[in-house]
Parts: sequence; structure tokens; C-alpha cells
Amino acid sequence: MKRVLSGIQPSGQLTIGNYIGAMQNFVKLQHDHECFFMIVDLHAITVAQEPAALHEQSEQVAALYLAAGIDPNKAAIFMQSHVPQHAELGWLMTTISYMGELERMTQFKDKSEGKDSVGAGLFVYPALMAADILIYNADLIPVGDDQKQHLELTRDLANRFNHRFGDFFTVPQPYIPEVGARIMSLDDASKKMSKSSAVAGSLIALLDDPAVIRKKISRAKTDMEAVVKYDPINKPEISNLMSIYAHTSDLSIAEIEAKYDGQMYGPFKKDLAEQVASFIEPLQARYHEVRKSGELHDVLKSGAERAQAAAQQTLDEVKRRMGFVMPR
Ligand code: ATP
Ligand code: LTN
Repeated sequence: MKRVLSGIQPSGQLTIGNYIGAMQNFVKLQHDHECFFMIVDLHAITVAQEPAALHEQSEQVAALYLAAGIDPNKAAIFMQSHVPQHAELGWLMTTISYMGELERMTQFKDKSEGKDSVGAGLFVYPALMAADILIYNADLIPVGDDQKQHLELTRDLANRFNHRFGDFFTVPQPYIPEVGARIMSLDDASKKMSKSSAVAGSLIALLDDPAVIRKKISRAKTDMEAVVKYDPINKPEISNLMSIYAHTSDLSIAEIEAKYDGQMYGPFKKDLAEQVASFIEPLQARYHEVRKSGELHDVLKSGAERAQAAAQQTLDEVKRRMGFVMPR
């Protein structure tokens, strides 16, 4: 069975972009793959996090994994920090990463832009992400479009290691949705919807109150043409809303175009708001059940145990190949 691994940062409220770009595929892939899904808390702290918020958000992401339908009997669900092997392999990966290639990462450029002081962790972030993936010899990595560059670097590091120390790591493949791999901000379709955005109206959070969601969708920016047509280049705002519609209903983009042929944006937005609300309500109900049940910590414990066993094997072999004296 092929191995799948991915992670989401507990760096804010998860958005519908995180769901469409990543989580939806986690749920899909779990049936016929061996899956590892993390809450990447070590990555989240590459940008300052308030401790109480980090704690709450980490539990939220874990509970949302379950609420979205990830089955802990199928997939290992765990906190990255509960598997210390990630940090250790992350260090080893840092030593084979080049400054130049890390400097080229657009996520680093975006997140450090205009800041007086930038933490070194933000810079070496992709080496830790490579370790997350390579430590399980994962084959497939379900992510949104923005992570393509990090995955390309992971592939380079895997090949570099294999070349220097002998063929060992699996070179992973990205698994990116065709439509919806980059859900854009509701207020500015040139930016991706991001959970750490300061503009509340730019994002739909999975835990937003349905009334808030309706308001955000009614205020979402659109063009002046008032034609419901999918054209991401010339009509990025409405095309973005159409992707959200397609992913929260069973209609395809073509069916949505046909349904709203000759109509203005008003009725489209109204239906979209209802569609998103009725998609999110059961998810939120399951989320609250999970939080109340107290099952979370048992799930995380058994997930971490499964992950540690696989991770330690890889780490030992990597260290042996690199020439470390192994304890006897
Ligand atoms: P942050 O703003 O803190 O960087 P983020 O919202 O970009 O957070 P991540 O934790 O970095 O979220 O991403 C988790 C997963 O969701 C990744 O696979 C990422 O590619 C995907 N993702 C994030 N934003 C979007 C989006 N707007 N559209 C589609 N996929 C997305
Ligand atoms: N960098 C990713 C989060 C992440 C990840 C991973 C994704 C950390 N480690 C391993 C896939 C596989 C992000 O910012 N979304």
C-alpha cells in the first residue's frame, strides 16, 4: 500500500481553503493508502504564537480532522511534536540544504517581507517539512498549490541524500486538486485565502457561525460584469466563488454555469451561502461532539505511537548511513 502524509499548521482558524485544498483529499485517500496526518505544531511556531492560542488551535485542528471524516483506525493522526524524530531528522536535513535554495522559497519571502526581525526557524522550515515526509518514506503528499515549491525542494533533498549516502529515501509526489488547489481571499482574489490573515472578511473559517458565513459571502468582492462564468484569469473573484460552490455541493463548474445562466450575482451568492452553511453545519456538529467526548487525546496517543515506530526505523538507518556511531 502506498504511503500518504500531510500536515496542517495550528496557526489560526482553519479555512475552507485548507479543507478544499488539503483535508478533503486526506479523507479521500485514507481508504486505499497507509496515511499519516499531522498537526504541525513545530512548523506553526516559526511565526510567533501566543501559547494559549497555539494550544487551543492544535486541539482544534485535531478535532477537525476527525469531524471531517478522517478515521483514526485507518490513518495515524498525531501532533508533530509528539514524534521527536521529526525534529532530529529536520536537523540532519538542514545540513544538506543550501542557503540559496531556502532563500528562493516564496513562502519564506512572503512571510518575512517587511519584517525587522525574522526567526531563523522560518528560514529552515522547508528542511523540517522534508523530514516530515521522508521519515515515513511517503509516496503521495496531498497539499494545496502553495506547497508545490516546498515539495520540489523535498524531492531535491531526497535525491541529494540518496546520491551522497546511497539510495534510501522514496522521492515523494505532490497530490494537488485540479480545481480548488488555491482558494483565494474573498476581498482580494490576487491573494490566497490564509488562516493567518488579519482581515476577517477575507476568509471563511470552518468554525465560523453560519450567520457570519452568509454575511461574508454576501460581501465578497465580484466584478461589474454580473455573468456567472468560470474564467480564473479575467474573472478571478466569481471563479473563486464557483470553485467553493463546486467543492461544497455535487455540482460541477459546468453545471453551476448552466444553472446561473442569464442570472445576476445576487441569486448565485445567496445559494452559495446556503450551500456552504449546509455543508459546514454537520461538520461543526461533529466537531463539538469530538471536543465533548474527550476522545482526542487517546487518538493522538495511538497515532503518535504508530508514527514513532515508523519514524525511528528511518532515523536509525539515516544516521547509520551518515556515519554516526549508533548506541549498542
Ligand atoms: P498560514 O496562513 O498560517 O500560512 P495556511 O492557511 O496557508 O496557513 P497551512 O497550514 O499552511 O495553511 O496549509 C495547510 C494545507 O492547506 C496545505 O496543504 C495548504 O497547501 C492548504 N491550503 C492553505 N491555504 C489554501 C488555499 N487558500 N487554497 C487551497 N489550499 C490551501
Ligand atoms: N508546510 C505546510 C505544512 C506542512 C506539511 C508537512 C505539508 C508541514 N509539514 C508535510 C505536507 C507534508 C504548509 O504550510 N501548509
